[in-house]
Amino acid sequence: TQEFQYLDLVADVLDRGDERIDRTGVGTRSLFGAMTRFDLSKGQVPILTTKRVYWKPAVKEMLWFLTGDTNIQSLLREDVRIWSDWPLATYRRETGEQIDQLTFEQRIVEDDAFAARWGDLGPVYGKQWRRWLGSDGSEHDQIATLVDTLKTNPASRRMLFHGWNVAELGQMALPPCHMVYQYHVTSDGRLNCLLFQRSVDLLLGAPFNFVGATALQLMLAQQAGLTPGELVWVAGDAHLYLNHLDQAREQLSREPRAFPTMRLIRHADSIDDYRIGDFVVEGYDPHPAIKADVAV
Ligand code: UFP
Repeated sequence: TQEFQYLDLVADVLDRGDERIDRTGVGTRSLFGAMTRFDLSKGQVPILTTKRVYWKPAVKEMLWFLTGDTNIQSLLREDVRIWSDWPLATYRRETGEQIDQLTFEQRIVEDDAFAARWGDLGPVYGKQWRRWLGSDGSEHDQIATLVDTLKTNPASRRMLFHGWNVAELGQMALPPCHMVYQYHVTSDGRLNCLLFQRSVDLLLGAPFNFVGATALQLMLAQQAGLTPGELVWVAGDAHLYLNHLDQAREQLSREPRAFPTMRLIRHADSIDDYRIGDFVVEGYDPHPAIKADVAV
């Protein structure tokens, strides 16, 4: 199964990753430069089976990026809590109040003024993808441009969008990890994606990022009248946090199963028109979930 590409990478990082202290203070073992290639053309998608991956939050996150929103309020309303740690840390630091995560999230959901003040992540993914600010004050919708080019000039070698807006990095809660998405259309109408991810938490980040990229590839293919091809994932700093090593070993001890399929059950009118219910995953039979703490 294609899952071995991921498992082999994890094993390699465990085995010969360079160990050092990282930005979070937790410490990592890391290797620089990694690649996996997932063939989506037969319907199977990289939702890992050696542990349960919660694919719906990952798809919801991708849909949230596509809306251009950067406030966690709408994510929390969809019950996606993966981005709460960063605003919560800011809130605790700036107010000195030791609020617990649930209370914080509840206030974000219920109190619009509170959400506006504390729930925004700065100009992260969605902002850059949909409203990259040009020097003349105009906004660039990289996604709309991409969809248009896929339809009108699929042989283009310029079909990509980028999150690394240098001038705005300082205002972001987290600079983009999954940074550049480039697309490629074959002569027989298959849509390939190459995602460059500068930094990846192999245990918690990668499984999620595979799903997000897959969902996006399915949506883009549908919009452009293409079929999904290959998802090529390239990572810069591929690391395991030192408090994830046992979990990584546990996962490696498990036998991978066949990848499930993911498909869209509705033809959406535009790239802005997808909802979580449009995605169906079938044949997913994973090993149990593995708990681990995210490094903030
Ligand atoms: N990270 C991911 N995937 C993501 C995301 C973050 O793996 O989609 F947003 C991880 C990578 C790294 C940390 O461990 O979050 C970001 O830290 P840094 O900016 O120092 O690379």
